[in-house]
Amino acid sequence: MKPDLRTNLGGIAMRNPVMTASGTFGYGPEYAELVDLNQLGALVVKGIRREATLGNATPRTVEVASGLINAIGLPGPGVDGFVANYMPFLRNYTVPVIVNIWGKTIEEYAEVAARLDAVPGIAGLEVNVSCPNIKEGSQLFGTNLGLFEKVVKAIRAATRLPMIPKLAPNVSDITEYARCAEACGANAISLINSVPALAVDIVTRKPKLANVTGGLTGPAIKPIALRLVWQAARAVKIPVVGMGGITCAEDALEYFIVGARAVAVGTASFTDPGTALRVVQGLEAYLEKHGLTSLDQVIGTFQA
Ligand code: RRO
Repeated sequence: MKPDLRTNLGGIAMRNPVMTASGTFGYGPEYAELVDLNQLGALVVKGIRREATLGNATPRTVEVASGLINAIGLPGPGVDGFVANYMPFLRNYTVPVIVNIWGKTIEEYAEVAARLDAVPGIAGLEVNVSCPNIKEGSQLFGTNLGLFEKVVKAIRAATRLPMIPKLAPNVSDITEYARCAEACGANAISLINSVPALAVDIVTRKPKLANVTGGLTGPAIKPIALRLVWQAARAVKIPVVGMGGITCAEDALEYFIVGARAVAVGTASFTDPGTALRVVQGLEAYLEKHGLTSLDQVIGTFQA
């Protein structure tokens, strides 16, 4: 018998626990000819704010050892553009659609959440308080506990949709943010966003990114993310979505062992759009090989 990978992420029923990470999978159509979207656990779209936004100047990405540094700056169609141009497409699929949202003020976050609450076909909201590449807001909310609490509470009051704050890695105690999210009514948390980073061109002696700094993702950050996911998962009862450098089922299993109830594939989708589905197949094969019927027999079994 095939192992059962179905899971429920804070009210979002998923056929498996492998999602796409926001910002690495467009809004869905970009990958639809390459991947059967309905085989994903959930599809998390690139961040949406109230207005359409152009993002940062180029270059926006640079490859580094075992990773990628990006400073995309959250380009996007805004709420109206997203709802008009992408939701009709996404409603053709059964995959749960999780919309990543952001804003420059608490009021904007709450307004975006309220407007999306009324849109059919959205399974949940991931709250981006951790983008390292926006000067006003965003990361500020994820690295200041008082602001974090206010924004999560404001969104909770604005929507009945499952809410998943996405935590920043660059805080001194991740458990404070995890507990605060839970206390303020979050249905799950996801972590980590990219790690603030810098790359230098030794010929020009200038930064390699137009934005100067960016966020590091890819295999380079997996050990950082695993430590944070482990600590966060021990601190709360709500489910934790683990991400950072997942390229295969073995990587994902590390996250499950330290307590994640779901995982997201990010940067690896750029080199192989089929990575998330390969992870699903690899998880099934692992469970079968070890005579297990469910990932519940793996989740949180870390022997520290
Ligand atoms: O768009 C970006 O520059 C970006 C975002 Br919103 C984010 O959350 N994390 C990231 O690495 N880049």
